[in-house]
Parts: sequence; structure tokens; C-alpha cells
Amino acid sequence: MTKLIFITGTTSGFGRAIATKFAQNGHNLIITGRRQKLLDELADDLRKTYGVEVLPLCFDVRNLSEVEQAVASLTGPWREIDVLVNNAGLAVGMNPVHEGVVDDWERMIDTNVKGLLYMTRMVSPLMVARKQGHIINIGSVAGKEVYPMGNVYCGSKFAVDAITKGTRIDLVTHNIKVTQIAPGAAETEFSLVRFKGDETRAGNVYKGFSPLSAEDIADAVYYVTTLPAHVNVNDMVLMPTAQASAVNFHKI
Ligand code: NDP
Ligand code: 8X3
Repeated sequence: MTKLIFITGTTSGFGRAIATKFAQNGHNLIITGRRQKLLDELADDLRKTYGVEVLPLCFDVRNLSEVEQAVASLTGPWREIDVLVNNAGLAVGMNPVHEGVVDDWERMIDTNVKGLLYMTRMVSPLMVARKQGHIINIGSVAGKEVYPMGNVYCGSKFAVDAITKGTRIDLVTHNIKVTQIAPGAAETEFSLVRFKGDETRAGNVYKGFSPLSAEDIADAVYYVTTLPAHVNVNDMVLMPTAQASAVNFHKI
């Protein structure tokens, strides 16, 4: 059965790989991000390569009115969203709390927590009305364990962990599945964004071991959507084999 998958943050990393995975399997997509050109290129590529329908919507998940307008702009079958993947997110900076950059904190909280909430608030009523749907939140190992200088990023992902549980409780009577996928270290644009464009510092994060790839996460997201109607994965923590906890790595 062809499904409609709404994925936030598809201009790179996990989101891009998740969109590609669902397109490969014949599903239609609503893809989002703030970089219009990358979004349009991905939409064209997925349409041409896989013959699926793709609706690109360029907006910032931090902006409530943009989120409202994006969802309100959906008509007809585009409102029948089967899966929402709340993936858009970021870490910005890595400082001890007494040297923290308040603007970095606000970007993380506004994107990872408030953006995810805005999206859920706007899309979940469409699922409730249809008595079906699946919300998948991309959390992190940082939402399971706090590590040095992770302070606010970890806080934002602990919030995702709690919000995922709360969303599941609230929507259980509406037949809506709610899943968290919580990855460890994965090589995407994540560290480049965290270290504000410093390629050397970003590259060092993944030296000496094999990190997860965006495709590994896409496989996990796709898998949880293929289970029978009565089965839900509540929470999946996914690590590189060489990572045992937020801070324990086997590097060679
Ligand atoms: P990337 O930086 O590669 O991708 C992040 C995506 O989020 C981009 O498409 C970006 O698009 C989008 N995005 C960021 N801010 C906004 C915004 N305000 N509005 C709309 N879209 C936005 O990182 P990843 O793919 O690694 O990260 C995806 C998710 O996975 C994040 O939630 C991250 O916290 C989480 N994660 C990452 C891990 C890792 O090690 N990589 C591990 C665990 C979790 P654009 O810039 O075009 O807006
Ligand atoms: C991203 C992984 O370990 O940098 O969420 O927090 S980590």
C-alpha cells in the first residue's frame, strides 16, 4: 500500500536518506527544510528516479506561523499523512554551561523541542481524524545520557524523549503509533553545524571508528513503519558497534 510520509529536515543527513528510502519503496513524500534549492533538487531527483509524488515545502520549524501555513496549505490526498518523521534538529556549539552562548541554546531548544512540538500539534489532528497514523521522533543517545558540554543539546533531546512518551500516551486511544529512534554517532552535516563550519573539528568526531551512516538510520525508520498494525516500536537506541555509551568509543 502506498503511504504518504511527511519528513522534516530532508536537505541533508538522516532526513535526505529517510526520504530516499521511502521513495525507493514507492511511497509519496512531503519533504521540508529551509534550503529551497536543495529541497527542489531532491524532489526532482526522487520523482524522476522512483516515480513517486513529492511535495517540497520550504519553511523553518521554529516559526509557528510558517508551520501552520505549511500544514494548512495541504489539500486533498496531501492531508492524508500516514507517517510524520520529526527529524529536523541540530546541535550548536559545545561549551560548559557558564560559557554557553545563549543564542546557540535558543536555536537548539526552538528547533529540537518547539519545532517538533509545532509539527506534532499541526499534523496529529489530521491523524486523529482518520484514526490512524505514525509519529516518529528522532531523539538521540544525548536524550538518554548527559555528556560533558552537551548540557542544552542533551536537555533538548531528553525533552524529545519525554515528549515522545507523552505523545504516545495521549494518542493511544486514537490508534496512532508513536516511536522514538535514538541514534548514537552518525556522520552527516551534524558536527559541521555543531562546530559552526569547522571541518577539521567536525571530521575528528568520526576518526578511528566506523560511525553510523544516514542510511542506517533510514533503514531503522523504514523498518518501524513495516510492522503489523498491532505492533509498535516505542523506542530504538541505535549505536555504532564501536560506541558503548554517549562517551565510550573503541577508536583505533
Ligand atoms: P544534518 O545537519 O545533516 O541535517 C539536519 C536537517 O535538519 C537539515 O536538513 C536541516 O535543513 C534541517 N533543519 C535544521 N534546522 C531546521 C529548521 N529550523 N527548520 C527546518 N529544518 C531544519 O544532521 P542529521 O541528519 O545528523 O540530524 C537529523 C536529526 O538527527 C537531528 O534531530 C539530530 O539532532 C539528530 N541526531 C543526529 C545524530 C548524529 O550523530 N548525526 C545522532 C542522533 C540524533 P536546513 O538547514 O535546510 O533547514
Ligand atoms: C547526536 C549524537 O553523541 O553528538 O545526537 O549527542 S551526540
